[in-house]
Amino acid sequence: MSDTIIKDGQEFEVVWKKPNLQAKDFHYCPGCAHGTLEKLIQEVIDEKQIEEKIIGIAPVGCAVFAYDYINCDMQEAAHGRACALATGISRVLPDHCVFTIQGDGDLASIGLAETLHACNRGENIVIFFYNNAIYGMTGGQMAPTTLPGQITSSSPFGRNVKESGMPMKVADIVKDFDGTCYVTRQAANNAVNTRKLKKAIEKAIDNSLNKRGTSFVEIVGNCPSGWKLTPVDSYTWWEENMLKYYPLGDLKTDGGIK
Ligand SMILES: Cc1ncc(C[n+]2csc(CCOP(=O)(O)OP(=O)(O)O)c2C)c(N)n1
Repeated sequence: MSDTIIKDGQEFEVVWKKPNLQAKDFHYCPGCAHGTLEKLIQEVIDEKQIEEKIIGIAPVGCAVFAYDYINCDMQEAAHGRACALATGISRVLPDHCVFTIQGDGDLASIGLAETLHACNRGENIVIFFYNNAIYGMTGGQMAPTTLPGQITSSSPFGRNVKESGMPMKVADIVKDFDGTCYVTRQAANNAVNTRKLKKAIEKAIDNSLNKRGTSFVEIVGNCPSGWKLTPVDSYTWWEENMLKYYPLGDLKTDGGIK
């Protein structure tokens, strides 16, 4: 399928793999994996033909651009409140899959309480947690997930773990809640991992459609602009630092309140 878009008076033909992927100007910075996550979510929605059965929620942070690319009903949440909003929508529309896309500043800092309680209650929602170890949208400040020694705009000498503690591994916390049925940590840094991430998205959405409780999919991501690196260097930093501290794989596959 292809679309014609007009930009600056010029016509461009854009070829799309999936019918619902939106032909829009792209907001993400070059090399950022946020867009990969959203493309995969859209592919799964299309393949399962569930656009009428799925509702997305994005709070502030770079996840907010998802509205522009994913073609299903979506609702914006205040910073940190995506899991609370998802709880309400999922309870009112129990036959729908309700998912959130949240950054680490959003989920692990201002929204930590909402996230932990939603997971503990086993709300029938899917949480996509894009962890790039900083507050990306606001200029790369330190988050609870920032790596030891990592330089950010608010920790110019590197994260001092004596002052700020060690990075918080939220997936390791929520895997111990009875309410979570599926907890996994994935990445989109290469083709193999991107395929695994898509499988995780499929599994999480199936869990929700089968009312199995909370699925928590952490995407260990990158942020070239916030990390002040070129896209290529950001991949090296991602692989050498992020993936070591946040190892990939399933943490829990068959939980949930039975
Ligand atoms: C209540 C409130 N506090 C602060 C902000 C400013 N703010 C907007 S986006 C953002 C950071 C988002 O970072 P993160 O959740 O890690 O997502 P990323 O952009 O890195 O994907 C902040 C602090 C806000 N919009 N609302």
